[in-house]
Amino acid sequence: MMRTVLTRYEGNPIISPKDMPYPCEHVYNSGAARLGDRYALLLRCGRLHSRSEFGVAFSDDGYHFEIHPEPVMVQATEGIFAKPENKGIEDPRVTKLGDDYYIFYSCYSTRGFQIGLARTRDFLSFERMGLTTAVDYRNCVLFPEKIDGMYVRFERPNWGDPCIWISYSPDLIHWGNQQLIMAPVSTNIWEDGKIGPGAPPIKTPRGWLSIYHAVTGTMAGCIYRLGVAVHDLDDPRKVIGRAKQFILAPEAPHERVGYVPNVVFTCGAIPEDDGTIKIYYGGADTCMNVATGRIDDLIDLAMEGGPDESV
Ligand code: BMA
Repeated sequence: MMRTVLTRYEGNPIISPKDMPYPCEHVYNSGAARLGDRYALLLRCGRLHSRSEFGVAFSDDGYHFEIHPEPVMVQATEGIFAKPENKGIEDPRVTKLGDDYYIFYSCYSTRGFQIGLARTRDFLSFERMGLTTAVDYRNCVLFPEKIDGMYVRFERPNWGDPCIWISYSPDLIHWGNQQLIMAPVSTNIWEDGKIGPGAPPIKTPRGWLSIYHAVTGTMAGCIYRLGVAVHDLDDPRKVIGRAKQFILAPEAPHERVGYVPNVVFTCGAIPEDDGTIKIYYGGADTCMNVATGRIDDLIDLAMEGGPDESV
């Protein structure tokens, strides 16, 4: 039986193009972080040339956001990032490590997608650190701590089987020992097409909580939904629980109708001290939304699905 583990915020969408202080066609797939007592959303803003840039919005409660008047990170025009970003920058994923916030984002170019790494402390100025993949990679999420002395990430190549892989790095720039760890499940139709990492993994006493996205094709185009899995704390290659059902599907009008219809897509979630989680997600590639749930409910659902056997 389908179980509901997430509740949509009744004020969704929390940010729409009409709320933006500069002209935007869409604002969606934003990274999320706690910045002291505040919340920060690193916004993917589609400007009127339809290329994406990043804006930022801050909030005291995680629901009502004040949008900074100018974009904070735009496509590079010089240096090694210029050509890889000639069609914009997309889908930022934020992870705090020490005092720094690291951002894996898609550098989009006429040659495909590479994953760039940038760093910030205040979400107003950003330092680009390196290009961390060749083409063609789409989603990378960084773990918030090292494991066995190495940085760890989930990644999804944009070629071959659209699966979730893991890789390791001594310095955040050079990544290796790539291994495939999770694949689509053909009998779960909601995730039979593609899967990819969504929000950066969240550490819990029961394992690494991973909210990922999953795609299936229909006669009327693709549907993007969210799924949940739990990875072993010491060895996140082991998927110790994977829910058989999705946790969020396009349902609200602004999730079903927009720039790309029938999409819910996350780049960031924030765990709270009271055991709840806020999952920020784009709706129909047009607006930003938030849903909440209990971390234990998400983990229970994943554990009931049993260890993953897709690989
Ligand atoms: C994916 C990415 C996301 C987007 C989704 C649905 O491939 O491009 O940014 O939300 O497609 O269009």
